[in-house]
Amino acid sequence: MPLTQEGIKGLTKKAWEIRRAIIETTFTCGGSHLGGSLSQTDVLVALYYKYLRIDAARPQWEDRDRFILSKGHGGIGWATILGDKGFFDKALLKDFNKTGSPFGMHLDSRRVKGCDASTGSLGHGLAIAIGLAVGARLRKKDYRTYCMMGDGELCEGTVWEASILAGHHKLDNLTAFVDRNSLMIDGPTEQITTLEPIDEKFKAFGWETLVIDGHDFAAIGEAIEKAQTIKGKPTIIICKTIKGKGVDIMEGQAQWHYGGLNSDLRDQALACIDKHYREIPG
Ligand SMILES: Cc1ncc(C[n+]2csc(CCOP(=O)(O)OP(=O)(O)O)c2C)c(N)n1
Repeated sequence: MPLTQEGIKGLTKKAWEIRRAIIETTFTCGGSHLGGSLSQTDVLVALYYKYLRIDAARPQWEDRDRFILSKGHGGIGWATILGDKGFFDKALLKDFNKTGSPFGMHLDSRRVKGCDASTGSLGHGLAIAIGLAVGARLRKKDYRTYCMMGDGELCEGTVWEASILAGHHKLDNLTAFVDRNSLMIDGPTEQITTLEPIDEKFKAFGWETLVIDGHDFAAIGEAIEKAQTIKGKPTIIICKTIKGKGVDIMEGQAQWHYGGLNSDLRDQALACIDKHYREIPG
């Protein structure tokens, strides 16, 4: 069912909360991959609060939709959402990435409920997602598999091997996303290794491709729903995003790929987020 104005309002409010929580946890744990955690947030919020068929009380439910965060360094943002959904007590996040905590910077599927695959070494999530999608087909299950990759991650050759396989198997139960924030760890993607035209490359490997504004809930919802109707091929949704989205002192700056926050910076970042959301009409 398409997102209503009310639905979009609800997701916007949730994204506000999640972005604030990412900042708070980054302050307590000493540092995190802030830029990419903030850029991926709106797509993850749309998936977890509207589209994924999941049940936090049954994390291993066989018929659940699968989600793989292939850009595993965004784990702080993903854990924030999993905790908020009730997969675990979110108070545990106060020890995020500390010794003895179940949470490392990259989530571990053996220790974090709701995490279907341990990621962090870039370039492997899509292949895992393909395995899950093939598994659904073989076992005649109707769950969908979703996978989120970074754009810098597309430099990994394994992404392209996997994408050929997904096209070959016509995996229409698979939806992948690229968090196209145009920055990788050390600068603009196109200066480091040319990636464009990303959509034409996936198209050539047998994918349906959609290019959207990855911060526009209406567009995100429309694309996810369209992908559910595409037959005979997997879909990739290239989400144009802004690294550090919501914190204007970090937006579009490669140096905020990873960073720590002292209390002044935390307060500044929270104030930026509040200002950003208060300025959204409605
Ligand atoms: C195989 C591998 N090589 C290097 C790294 C180190 N690394 C962590 S994040 C990152 C940059 C990824 O860029 P991108 O996918 O664009 O992430 P985003 O901007 O969305 O955070 C790199 C190189 C890694 N995690 N895995």
